[in-house]
Amino acid sequence: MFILAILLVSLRTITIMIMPSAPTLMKQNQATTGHRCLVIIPTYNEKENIESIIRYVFGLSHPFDILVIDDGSPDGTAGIVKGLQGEFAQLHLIERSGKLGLGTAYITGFKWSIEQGYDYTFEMDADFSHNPDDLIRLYKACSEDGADMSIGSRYVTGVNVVNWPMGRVLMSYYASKYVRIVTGMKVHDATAGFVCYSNRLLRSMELDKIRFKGYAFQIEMKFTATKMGAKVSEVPIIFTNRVLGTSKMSGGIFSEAVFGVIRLKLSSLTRKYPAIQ
Ligand SMILES: Nc1nc2c(ncn2[C@@H]2O[C@H](COP(=O)(O)OP(=O)(O)O)[C@@H](O)[C@H]2O)c(=O)[nH]1
Ligand SMILES: [Mg+2]
Repeated sequence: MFILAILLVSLRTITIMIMPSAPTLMKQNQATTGHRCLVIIPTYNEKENIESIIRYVFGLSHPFDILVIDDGSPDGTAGIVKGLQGEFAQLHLIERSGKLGLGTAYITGFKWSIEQGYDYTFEMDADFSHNPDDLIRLYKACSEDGADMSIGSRYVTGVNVVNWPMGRVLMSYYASKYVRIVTGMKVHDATAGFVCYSNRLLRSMELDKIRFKGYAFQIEMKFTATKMGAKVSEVPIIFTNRVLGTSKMSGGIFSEAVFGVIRLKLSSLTRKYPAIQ
């Protein structure tokens, strides 16, 4: 009970401390120029969120392109995206035939981004848990501060999660600690799904060897990058529980992560990782 109370208090205070002010964000936005950036948004039944998140991203001061990867959402998410393509030339859509998992959706998106010659590729959820304004901060961590991979991290400075049930906060927080212990990785938020990659890193990764689907996919990407000697930086963000639609998190995805981490560590003992070219 006592530990829970401390966690709750630190959650509130830290959240207030690190929130960047609007003028700071504007300054950051104006300072960024140049590269071709692609934001990949995987979707499964996101009809309540997809249009607003697309409009929000295209309203940012840096010109991000968007690739939605929809897994045949029965709720018609892909149809909404198609309807917006007339308005936004930089909006792209890949439709897959069924719910094939987050990991393979992103791998499909990474390959597409490499083929199209982008400089930076981002992972972002459709449900506004990730504040699209933070795309700029992730981008700057790579383009200006020289990271190969920047992670929007909930756990650099305590716990910056808003409105998640306490059980889920604790599970996610301790899962990240577990991953650090088993893998030896320094990353605080190993399951984070808000990420910027330099395409230089993605091009050097053996993407066909990435095999996990859910949270384990996120861990595997960070672990592989670290093993390749990538410069990984964590940018503190505030993660807010979705307001609209429902979570696709499942028990299967969770157990994949628990056992997957051990498998990852064991296979890394014999695997030779490619260098970043
Ligand atoms: N393409 C695709 N997207 C998915 C799949 N599972 C989840 N997503 C999307 O991945 C993002 C994160 O999923 P979400 O349910 O919010 O997970 P949570 O935040 O961990 O509860 C959302 O944009 C989902 O629509 C999938 O199997 N395929
Ligand atoms: Mg979510």
